[in-house]
Amino acid sequence: MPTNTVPPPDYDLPDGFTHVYSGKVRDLWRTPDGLLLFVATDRISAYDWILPTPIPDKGRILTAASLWWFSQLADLCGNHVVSTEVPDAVTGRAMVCRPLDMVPVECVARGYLTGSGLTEYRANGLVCGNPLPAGLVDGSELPESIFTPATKAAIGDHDENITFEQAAGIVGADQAAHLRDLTLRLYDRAREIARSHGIILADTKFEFGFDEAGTLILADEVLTPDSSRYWPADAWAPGRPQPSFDKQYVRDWLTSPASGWDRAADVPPPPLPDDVVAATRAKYVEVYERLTGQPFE
Ligand code: Q0Q
Repeated sequence: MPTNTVPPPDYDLPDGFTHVYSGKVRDLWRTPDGLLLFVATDRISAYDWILPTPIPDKGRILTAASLWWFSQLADLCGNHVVSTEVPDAVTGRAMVCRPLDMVPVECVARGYLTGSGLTEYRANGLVCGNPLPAGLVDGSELPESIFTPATKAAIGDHDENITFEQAAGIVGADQAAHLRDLTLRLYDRAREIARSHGIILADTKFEFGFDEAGTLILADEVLTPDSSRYWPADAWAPGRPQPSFDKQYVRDWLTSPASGWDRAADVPPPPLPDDVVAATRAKYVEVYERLTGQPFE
């Protein structure tokens, strides 16, 4: 039995809801009337592991964040959300969504160099075919936002970065250009909003789909800490890994002697201590409240 398999949903839904798919931290259901129910769980992942300890309210906070971002971006792009009237078992952490013809390309925008982009840059000076200046380091701000598409990986695998031309080979040249332009406009809008609140939106992954009219609209979650890298701007220091706004407490504890975990041993991480759980929940609340200016209730 693989030790990092996705657990089944830990809640029950009324008759007529059928489970479609579960990712590391979210579930997808078909509703009785043929729509989709997108559920955000309280699960948290780190170092490619689903941690055994949930973060209370993470699902509710990230769903509220997605809904807020969908509203901030509505003038640029429609979205798949139909309603937030959802079963009691998932109240506040689920969205009823339109089924879309999903685009089989992950639309990633980057304003900063880190992660797989940094790895590619160090190897050949490019990221997904985008030429970048010499001398950039981990956390460097890029001269302009870049489109770095990826192919969708199966659970547990990493998405594979591809070039714009490869994306065009999958979805067609015109659609690839549309996806690139829309992805960058959405990201640039979001990064400006985040930066005005002292938060760096280093990169993000959008999922798009076509509705019945053939219109390209936003799907999935949007601009959450699970689909994006958020960094506190006042701690930004290019030349080293940047602290994650939301996961740094978890990462620091897991890699400290206190956890007793050996990341290289390919064994599951231990449960998180209460103080790390509480501090992590507080960071999710903080990023939501700073971005939206609204209290999380
Ligand atoms: C769809 N997903 C993501 C996922 C695991 C969600 C299929 N509106 C839609 C959506 C959405 N959102 C999807 N398909 C058709 N129409 C989204 C990857 C994965 C749990 C939840 N998979």
